[in-house]
Amino acid sequence: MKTGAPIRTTCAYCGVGCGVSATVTGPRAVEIRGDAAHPANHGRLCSKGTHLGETVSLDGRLLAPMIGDREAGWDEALDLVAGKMRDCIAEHGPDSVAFYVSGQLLTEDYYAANKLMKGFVGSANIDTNSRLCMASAVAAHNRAFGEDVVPCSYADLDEADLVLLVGSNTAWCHPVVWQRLEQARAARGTRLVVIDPRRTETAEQADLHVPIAPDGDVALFNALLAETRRRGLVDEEYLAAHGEVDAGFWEALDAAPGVPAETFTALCDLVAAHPRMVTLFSQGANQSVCGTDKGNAIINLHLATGRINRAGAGPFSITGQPNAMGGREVGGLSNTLACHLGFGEDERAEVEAFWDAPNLCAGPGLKAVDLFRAVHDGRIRFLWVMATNPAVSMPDSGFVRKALARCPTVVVSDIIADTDTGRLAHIRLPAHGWGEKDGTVTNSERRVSRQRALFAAPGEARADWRIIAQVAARMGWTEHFAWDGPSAIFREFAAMTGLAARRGKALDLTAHAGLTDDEYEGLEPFQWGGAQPLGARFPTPSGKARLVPVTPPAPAIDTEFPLRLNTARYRDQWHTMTRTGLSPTLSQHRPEPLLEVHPLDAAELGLTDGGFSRVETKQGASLYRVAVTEGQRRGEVCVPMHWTDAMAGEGRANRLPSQAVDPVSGQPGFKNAAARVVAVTPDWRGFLVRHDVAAPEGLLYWTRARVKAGWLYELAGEGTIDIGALLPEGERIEVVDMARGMRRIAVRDTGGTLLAAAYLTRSGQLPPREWVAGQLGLDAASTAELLAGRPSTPLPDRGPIVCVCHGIGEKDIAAAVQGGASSVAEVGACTRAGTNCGSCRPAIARLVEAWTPIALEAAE
Ligand SMILES: Nc1nc2c(c(=O)[nH]1)N[C@H]1C(S)=C(S)[C@@H](COP(=O)(O)OP(=O)(O)OC[C@H]3O[C@@H](n4cnc5c(=O)[nH]c(N)nc54)[C@H](O)[C@@H]3O)O[C@H]1N2
Ligand SMILES: Nc1nc2c(c(=O)[nH]1)N[C@H]1C(S)=C(S)[C@@H](COP(=O)(O)OP(=O)(O)OC[C@H]3O[C@@H](n4cnc5c(=O)[nH]c(N)nc54)[C@H](O)[C@@H]3O)O[C@H]1N2
Ligand code: SF4
Ligand SMILES: [Mo]
Repeated sequence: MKTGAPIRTTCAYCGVGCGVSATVTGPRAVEIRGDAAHPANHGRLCSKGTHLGETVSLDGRLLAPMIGDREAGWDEALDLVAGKMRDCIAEHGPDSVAFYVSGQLLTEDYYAANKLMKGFVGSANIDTNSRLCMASAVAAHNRAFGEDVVPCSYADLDEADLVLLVGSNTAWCHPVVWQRLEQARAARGTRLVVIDPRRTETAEQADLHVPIAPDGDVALFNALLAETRRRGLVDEEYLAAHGEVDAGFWEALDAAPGVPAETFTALCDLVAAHPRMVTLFSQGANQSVCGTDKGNAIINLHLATGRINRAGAGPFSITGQPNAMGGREVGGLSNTLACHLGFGEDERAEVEAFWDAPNLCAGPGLKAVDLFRAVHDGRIRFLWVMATNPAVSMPDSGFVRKALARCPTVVVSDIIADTDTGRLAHIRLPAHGWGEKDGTVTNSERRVSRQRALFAAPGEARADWRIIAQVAARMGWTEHFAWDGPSAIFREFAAMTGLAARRGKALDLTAHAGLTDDEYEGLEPFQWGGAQPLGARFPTPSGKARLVPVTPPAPAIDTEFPLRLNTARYRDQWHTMTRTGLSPTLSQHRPEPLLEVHPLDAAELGLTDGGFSRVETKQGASLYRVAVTEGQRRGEVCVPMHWTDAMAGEGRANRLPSQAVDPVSGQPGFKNAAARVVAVTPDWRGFLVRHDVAAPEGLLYWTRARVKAGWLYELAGEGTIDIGALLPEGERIEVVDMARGMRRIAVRDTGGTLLAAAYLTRSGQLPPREWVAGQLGLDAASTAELLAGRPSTPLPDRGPIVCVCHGIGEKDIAAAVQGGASSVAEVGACTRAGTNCGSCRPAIARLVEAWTPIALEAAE
């Protein structure tokens, strides 16, 4: 184990790709700081990056290969995987085998998986969770530019006068980019527009929020382009030199903008006044059955106005996962061959020669949704899932689970033992996780950075690329996969990008093909393509970019399921929670999955804030705590994507969306499903804290969240209050208040240490969870205090935690505002809230704004 000197690495989470300076302080202990020298973040980190140290414990890790429920040696497991794959190919052909991989693999892992499938197995049935994430942006880039190139850098955000955020909750999902924007706004008054149906914390901070109807983006951008043209702002010179415009393109534009006239005019005025404009788009654009058209509608506006390929201007598709971009470079999507190359005869021949590939695939493979359909109907009989949790993250995940359950061989490479997908695997392989992995990732602005190992690999865990290479060797391709480390793979990949570069594409890493191992070890972050990767000549046959005519989708109407269901992310959770769910600090922000609903819809549906609701679609149903909010438009509801069967009873969002995909990109429309909502009234509700994980059964509702010394369970049930099975062995003390239907139970060991405590009620108030959870593992509280659920000297009630770094709650901030603090900085000065990572600053700003008038009244 390395200790002492800080190691420079890259954050495990989002596509911002922040540099981290990590100092190992003990076995599986690390101190995290932002890397001041990293150009993506200049030292900043958000809440998730800051608290990476809480997720590197061996809690829940998969530490040995598993065949069924039995631990196996690597040789046995690898022989089995290779044998099953070989038999499957021999009996049913190469297309009966598939890999489903992830933007959370390193470029080296990704390259190895792609090479094995497309060059050696002989199928292109390798697709990735980027299909759920970036596929529409990729398709839009290809249609417009002839190559999947993001023509922007973060520096453009510093230099823009106007930034449009489309379907991006940047303050929560790309917080360090958000902080960079905040800084630019403070320094030069950059104007900000947020186009999102929800009034997110990002939208609250904008100069203009456009609360668009779901999937209203194509109509809005077409109308915006038409109006821009009417105002004479089309750059005819740029278009003549660099754009291809179909006959009839302009005439087809005129759609109604779909937003109130004054909002539309305000938007047009801002766009007209600020040629230095960046449009940053994310999942509100991509995750749609018209996601590719949304991307092109945005790009059309930039091409037509010449707002591209210059400082401070361009369409900027921001990536989600740490290596979403790297996956696209190596060719991890089933419809690219490798390195931005397609399946043309010449391209295939060049790739075949480069890899010395015995079985180069003939054409594109299946895209994720179709791939799982093929698993379901038996066309695919061997599936290897790496670094993704499709039983949770795929749409209509009930169907995906059935497909996995039927598949003769499911292999899962993961770092966590109990994932929803792992529960359906025949063979589980333990991979290196963040802090053990060693290789490269590429961020949203095409910047390649090193992830470096901090710890020795635990148990039997191995690097993903090594597992792939060892399976390939067992299938007879030893010399083609004989890399001795990630640097060898990186060199091979960098050399291979020469195939793209020779075709005039922007992807070109050949300058790095000759790195020595030492140079690779010390590799500084570098950006391929430079700040403006698309030059005067676009990588299309004509050298010009194409303005793609796009038309708005038909309105979606469903009388049986009249609401529109949106799904989104929480600030402090990452996807299926296998890592962030381990952090007590991060778990404070939103410990439960909420159904957000407009007050008038709530009244109509009989929903109460803090009560429960069931969301139903044609595909399935899930259960949520209700949060009534003006931030939601009428007729629309929103739930988080994060909760799994491991973390909740029925809070899994992807029971709900359909398998409908964008016809061009194959990306699912996660954010606009037909749904209905019914109120659910349990007979009792309450919470339980206990030191270890339990498996609740027969309850109406449960979720769990990490607290310092264990887990906090929220519970609700029908009939008699009975959670006996959830309480551990020990000395039990209990009170029952029949009148109020209240039951309180504490379980201690013989030394008096609290092992568990539960507070359940039919109608009464529940004690503060924070104090009770804080007693776990301690013997400090008296019996009376435990049964009351509160200390004898009352603690201040902080309200919901806003600043997780310092544990500052809404009520602390309210008190500061009452006391005269009138800005985020002043609240920070008197409470410390928002003064560490800064992720909560938008939330504090909202509270200051909401409460300041009250403070003024009080002062009068
Ligand atoms: N905290 C956190 N950060 C993350 C992640 C995480 O899990 N947690 N995941 C990372 C990954 S992989 C990704 S892809 C990114 C995603 O980052 P974002 O795309 O910012 O995240 P989402 O919350 O999925 O969706 C963004 C917004 O799209 C809006 N939206 C829905 N429908 C429409 C529409 O029709 N039009 C428009 N204009 N907007 C719409 C939603 O209301 C939502 O506020 O985040 C990355 N960062
Ligand atoms: N409803 C709805 N669904 C969505 C979305 C949405 O907005 N709404 N967003 C979609 C998007 S954009 C995305 S990106 C996906 C994300 O969905 P997933 O990729 O399914 O989510 P993760 O939880 O990140 O899954 C990563 C898995 O890999 C494991 N892992 C972590 N590191 C490693 C490693 O180094 N090696 C290996 N082998 N395993 C590792 C983790 O433990 C975890 O089980 O979800 C999609 N699904
Ligand atoms: S913004 Fe946060 S999650 Fe994303 S890379 Fe930076 S520190 Fe990590
Ligand atoms: Mo994503």
